[in-house]
Amino acid sequence: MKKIVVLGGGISGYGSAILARKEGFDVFLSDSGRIADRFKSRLDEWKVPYEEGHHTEERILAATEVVKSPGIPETAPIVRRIREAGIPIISEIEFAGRYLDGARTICITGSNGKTTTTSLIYKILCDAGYNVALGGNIGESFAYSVATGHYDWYVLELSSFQLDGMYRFRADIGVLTNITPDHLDRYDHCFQNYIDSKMRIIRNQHSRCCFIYSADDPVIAAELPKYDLRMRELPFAAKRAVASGAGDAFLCDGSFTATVGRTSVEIDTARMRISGLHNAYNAMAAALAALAAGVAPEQVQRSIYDFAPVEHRLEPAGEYGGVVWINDSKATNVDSVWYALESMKRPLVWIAGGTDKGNDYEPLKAFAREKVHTLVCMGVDNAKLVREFTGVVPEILSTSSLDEAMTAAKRAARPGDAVLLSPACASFDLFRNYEERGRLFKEWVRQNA
Ligand code: UMA
Ligand code: ADP
Repeated sequence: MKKIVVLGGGISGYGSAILARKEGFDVFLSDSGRIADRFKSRLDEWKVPYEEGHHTEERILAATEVVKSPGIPETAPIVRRIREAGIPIISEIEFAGRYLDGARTICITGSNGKTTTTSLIYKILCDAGYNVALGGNIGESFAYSVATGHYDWYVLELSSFQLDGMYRFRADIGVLTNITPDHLDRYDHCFQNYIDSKMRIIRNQHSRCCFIYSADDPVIAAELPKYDLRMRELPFAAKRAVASGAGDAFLCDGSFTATVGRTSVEIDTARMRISGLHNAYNAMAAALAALAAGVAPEQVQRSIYDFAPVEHRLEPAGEYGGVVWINDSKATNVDSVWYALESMKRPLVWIAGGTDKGNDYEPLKAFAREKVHTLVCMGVDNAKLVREFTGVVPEILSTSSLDEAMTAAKRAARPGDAVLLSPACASFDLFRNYEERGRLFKEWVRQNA
């Protein structure tokens, strides 16, 4: 019998192990750290043997195939050993994709906008009454949904890590929002390696599949000629009109028309609850995906207008004394902050900082000069931010805790202003993760603003 070893006992791993058990394999899960109690009880329920606190090489190297959790890097000693032994390593997506039983997939990747676009597509399909599951790099794992439910459609957010271990899996509808540098520590600090990983979204696509992508993105534009594109191309753009025989979307004067085959939907972005050019891009991608999945244009329009910002993504956190507070804690890279600043109409107090990932702040300076009167740096080490924005922003305040930063922001904000938390940095110096940073921001606003 085929022996499946699942490496990692987090969200991805326990879902894969349960699916492997359901499919009748001899399965073993190994985690070098601690497995959460809620996952352990599910593994017990499904009678999956597991170990935690170490990887027993002997048991792992007895595998016919290894399903690796996306957070485990290639450089992990156990991964090296498995490679040396010539045992195939696949991702959870590859594994779960084998048991779809005719269900179709809409897969969304990109450096920014994945969660927003994925959530929007999922909402449109749910509102239209489709039997659909949400998964991948968001919510419950794909493998767990495949093991425990029966769906006609899967809407999957895919990270580059998940795409890396994918070989035969095919996205029936693939969406690529954009490509800008991120996660380079996992790609030998080589941007092209990361680009190659993102482009795996089109792997195995055939003529009945759809590929939805930003035609404005220079990195994607440079990549496309390298591939033999057999699928239906559905580009979207705001900078210049694009035309594709299969369909496209183009934003002009605040409205866009998305067309797939003979169906079209028109969207006035001023009527959307998510704002900014980036969200117009996300909505174009989502509209094309939903039309390609056969949703009626009126339904697509209704759901797009009804869609509220996802938590921590330019999320309104309240208005007090004429000052609007906005939580964009998920903006952990320069590109996402660029779009946040782009979308702001009020004078700004901007809260930024945290663990810098080697950021180049140059692209932000024009908007900062035009819109930001006070920059509040919130981090253990603010030296780089202070240096970069001196002479760009009139007032720069250095703080080293959320409370200190918020008090300074409140003092600096005048009626008519917005206070924007859009850090451009990871959160690990002062917070457990970006969610905790965003939640504490909102709590402070509710209690003190
Ligand atoms: N581990 C080992 N051996 C090692 C190293 C780690 O066993 O050598 C164990 C750890 O002890 C831990 C487990 O592996 O228990 C964690 O695996 P994981 O980091 O892959 O985490 P999961 O909980 O399985 O979640 C993963 C994704 N996490 C990452 O890619 C880091 C989740 O994306 C995803 O939702 C989930 O699988 C389901 O598919 C989260 C994420 O942060 C949201 N993604 C990154 C991002 O969005 O930037 C890519
Ligand atoms: P991801 O899942 O790819 O991280 P999210 O939808 O969670 O994307 O958004 C992450 C951050 O990027 C948020 O700050 C959000 O405002 C910003 N953002 C969302 N969509 C885009 C886009 N299309 N281009 C650039 N930034 C975006």
